[in-house]
Amino acid sequence: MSDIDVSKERVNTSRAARSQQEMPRLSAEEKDDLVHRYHPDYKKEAYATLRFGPNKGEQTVHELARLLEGESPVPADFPALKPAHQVDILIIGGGGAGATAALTAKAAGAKILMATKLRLGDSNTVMAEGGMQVAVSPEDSPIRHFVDSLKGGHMANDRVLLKQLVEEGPSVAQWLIDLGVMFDREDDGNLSLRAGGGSSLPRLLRCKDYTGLELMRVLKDCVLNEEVEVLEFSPVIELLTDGKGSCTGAILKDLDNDRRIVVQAKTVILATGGIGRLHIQGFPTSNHFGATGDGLSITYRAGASLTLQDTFQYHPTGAVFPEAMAGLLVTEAIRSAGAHLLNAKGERFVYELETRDAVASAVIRECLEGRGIQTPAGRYGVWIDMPLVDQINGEGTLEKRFPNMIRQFSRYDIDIRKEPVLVYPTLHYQNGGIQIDAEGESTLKNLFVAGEASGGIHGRNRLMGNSLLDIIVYGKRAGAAASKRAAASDFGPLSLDHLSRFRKERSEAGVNSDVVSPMLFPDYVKKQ
Ligand code: MEZ
Repeated sequence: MSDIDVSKERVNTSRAARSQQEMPRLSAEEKDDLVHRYHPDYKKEAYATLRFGPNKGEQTVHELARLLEGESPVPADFPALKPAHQVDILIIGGGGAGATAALTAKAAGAKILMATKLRLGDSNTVMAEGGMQVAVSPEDSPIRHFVDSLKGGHMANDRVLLKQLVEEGPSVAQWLIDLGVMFDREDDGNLSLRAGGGSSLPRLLRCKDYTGLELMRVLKDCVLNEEVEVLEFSPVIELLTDGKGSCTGAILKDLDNDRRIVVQAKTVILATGGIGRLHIQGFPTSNHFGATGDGLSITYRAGASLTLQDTFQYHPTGAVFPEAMAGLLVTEAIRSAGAHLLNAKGERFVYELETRDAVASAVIRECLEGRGIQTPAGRYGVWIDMPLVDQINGEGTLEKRFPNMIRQFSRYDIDIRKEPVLVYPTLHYQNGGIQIDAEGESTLKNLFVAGEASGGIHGRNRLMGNSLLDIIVYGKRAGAAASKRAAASDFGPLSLDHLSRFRKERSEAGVNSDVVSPMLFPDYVKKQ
């Protein structure tokens, strides 16, 4: 038998004895120590100091710093800015936050245009599996949700943003249900709730293990039914300003014919999502193909501040085998349903529902200290014992609650009902992003931001399920605030003055790299 098979057998044979085993929780000090020692956010050599711009002197990872300090694809001699579209609101991004903002703005009577890099709906929203946290049970409360999220975020969360997030949870969940989202229910018809890591009570609403896909199915249908004008395959490449600190539109790139499209807008909502495809520190990612942080670089160039741009979430359980699945999520909901994590010796090494930063750090520790299992492709991982879920909850549980997970692995002849699989942290989420105020407005006037592109709500570590909530709460807030602003505004002049300032600062800071941002697609695509 190979080493992998021997180790796997240990997991299979110890299952029954382990099933009732309690795992001690980490004390606050132990957790702090673990995270500081092993979490990628604390790896000093992975970080650079930003040399100019709104966050000059602050740190972020090299991969992001390169893009923030990168050149614009728009040349200094760009021809006169003649708008092809004039709208109240330009919404950039076709995921859950953008779609929610579009529906809200449309309902408020605004004339809107949505621009998406890929197709409407191609986004991290559809990749979200495990659920959406909302305090709806009689024992629960938004205050409790607030405290859990603040603790999970290492107390670095923006309190105002977090308060709004948890307080508006129940009403946005009802809004989604009214639109047609089919959250799982118990036999008595009540919403079914599950626990997530770092939460003191079960508060995850979910649609089996494809919650985000179900949300996007409904939101996309609504956007189409409302006849929102959508320009697909038209990513943003630059913002436009009036030269005096207000955003007045954007330049898009038509991927079909490489033409530039100038849009004049009274307000802009950026919902461009995350950064997983930057593969920070070489990590694989759970993110969709277009998650290249485009919103961050164009916003930084236009002079808006970022916040917590030095912290990222590495989801503890990304698949590492088979190689074709590397980085794909094994939802936290599986651990919530009882699955154990085990090292090469078949030992549990962490309470599986600690916050994600702690669990990810523990997995990395096991692998660094020689207790990981090597895959044929040379990656390292630990076991996640999914058959235990059926043993604890009854046969058929995996099939009923995790059909997506079963299908994903079955494509490679792996039956998760019968055998454990190997996992390792995968780059999942940017905890920080563009700084926003309570209405979702950035520090650049008339530029609103919603969803993963924004920062502050989740502090230094987001809790499971707070992202699907965030995109809806802040999609709505941005949609409402941008509509109100647009109704009271005229179109502003279109200029690229901010680019001249940016280029001057860049040159004075001695930056002369040939990196062009936004990146739009992962660099391995360009090489093909
Ligand atoms: O919020 C998330 O990131 C989430 C629900 C992920 C998961 O493990 O399913």
